Formats: sequence, structure tokens, C-alpha cells
Amino acid sequence: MRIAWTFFLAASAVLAQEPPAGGIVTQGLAVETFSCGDLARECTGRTRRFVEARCGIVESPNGARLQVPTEPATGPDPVDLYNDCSGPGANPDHLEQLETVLIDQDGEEITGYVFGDNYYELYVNGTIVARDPVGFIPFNSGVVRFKARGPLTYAVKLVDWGTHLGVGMEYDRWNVGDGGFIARFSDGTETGADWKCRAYYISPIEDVSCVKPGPDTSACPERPPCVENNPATCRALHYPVPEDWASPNFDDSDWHGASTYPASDVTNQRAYRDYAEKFGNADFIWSHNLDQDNLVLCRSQVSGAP
Ligand SMILES: [Ca+2]
Ligand SMILES: [Ca+2]
Repeated sequence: MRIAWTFFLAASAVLAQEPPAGGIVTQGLAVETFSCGDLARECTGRTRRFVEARCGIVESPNGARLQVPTEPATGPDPVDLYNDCSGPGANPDHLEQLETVLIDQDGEEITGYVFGDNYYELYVNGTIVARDPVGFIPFNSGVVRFKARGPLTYAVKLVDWGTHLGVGMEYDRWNVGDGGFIARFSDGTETGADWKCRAYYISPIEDVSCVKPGPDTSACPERPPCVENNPATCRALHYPVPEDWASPNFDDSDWHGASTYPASDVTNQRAYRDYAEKFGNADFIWSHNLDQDNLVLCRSQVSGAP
């Protein structure tokens, strides 16, 4: 009876529940969870606060199985700037430990500092340069070096991870976590408002009509009623990630400009705080919504040396 009642009541609300084109709505928690990729499954370092970044499968009403929060890539580890999961934390020898990821033999050698809350993959000219080894917590930061020929296409996959997979929340208190990413490179590239971004996994939401084309979730409440009433019933909105999103030739013309956030909105973690000067004038970036948008892709194309 519940289904019939819901259908009857929802008849006029169905249209309002339509997400912007191409989106898939799911409701509730993942039906299975598992260790994913080669992300850290334990910490052997100084931290006492480790939570594994697990992946999960959510099912859509028509039976599609979607992996959340992402399918992590395999790729090189960055050299640790600060990582108390695999070591003591600070790594003062980071510059001596760098190895160059070769993208273009006749390219320019570039060094970069990277911090993501919680997880990033960094691609240059379509090649993966680094994959954050710690998917959720503790928070870590890294240094990368690569050789690539301009014009350079920087592309990052960014994930705000969680523990309640499928509804985008974390911990026993069902916290709605936030994301944030910052990077600075020796070619002068810094994360900022000139980057372009787009969200691909959005949760928790209750009424998806808060999502405007883009998708733009800035009008969605940070804590929709489902969070207070029964968080396991919240909804998520998914968009398929284009295969070639990191490629120099990918058309990102319908992505929006990155939103920038002060460091105080993102993190007070040592992995960033103790190294803030390494990031120069870079800004933390994300999509329009630091809370609901949990999988965000961003890109920047720079002309590089002539
Ligand atoms: Ca991390
Ligand atoms: Ca979030």
C-alpha cells in the first residue's frame, strides 16, 4: 500500500523531482561496500585516526548499479609533504625524493604542491601524475614533479569521501562533510577562479528540484530534512564521468568557473596549515557547493613556455 500511496501523492511532485538532464537519482545507502583501488587500507605511521576510504554500489530505480563515491584510478604516489598515515607526518626530505613523471621528453620540468580534502587524482596532458594515497582520513599533502610540453592541460578529480556511502555523509553523527583542493606549480599555475569545474556526484539531497542546470546545487540546503529525520533515506544525484575528461581535447565549455574558498572554510589540518606558504597565492577550489558536491572534476589549460 505504501507504494500506491506514495505514487498517488507524488503524481504532481514527479516533475519537480526531475534532475537536470542526464542525472540519475538514487535513494539510500549503498547495497554493498568494499575496499577499492589501491588506496590505504591501514596506517602504519604516527596517526591514531584512520578511516579507510571504501567504495560502494548504489542501485537506481531502474536497476543501474553505480559506484560511489568514485572508481579510483591507479597511478604514482606523490612524494609526501606531510603524511602521518605512512610515516611520522612531516617529510623534510621531500624535494630530494622526487622522481619525474615523464609526459613529454622535450617538455619543461615542473614541480607542484598538492593538498586535497579528501582525495585527488592529478592529470597533466591526459596522463596521471599522482593519485592521493590516503582516500579519506588522515589528511595528507604531497609534492609532484613531471616533465610536460605546453600548452598544459591540468585536470583533477576531487572527492569529498564519507563513511555512509550513497548518501554522502560521515561518522556516527551523520555529518555532511565538505571538500576543497589546492595546488601550486612551478610554471606559475595555481588553483583559482580561472579553473573550470563540474560536479558529478551530489548528496545528501532530498528534493532534487533544488539542482539547477549545470548542475548547480548552490540552492540546495546543506542539511535537507532527511538528514534530521532519517539520513539513510536521503537521495543522491549522479552523472556519468566522461571517459576523456582529463584529455587536452575534452570540451569543458559548459563547465562553470571554479568557486574559491578561504582555507578557514576547508581545513585546519597540519598537512596544509604547516605548509601554507608553499601554496603561494593559490586558492582552495571546488564547485559551487563545498558540502553537497562530493565528486568534482576541475580543469585548467595554460599556454606554458613558448
Ligand atoms: Ca587524502
Ligand atoms: Ca560532502
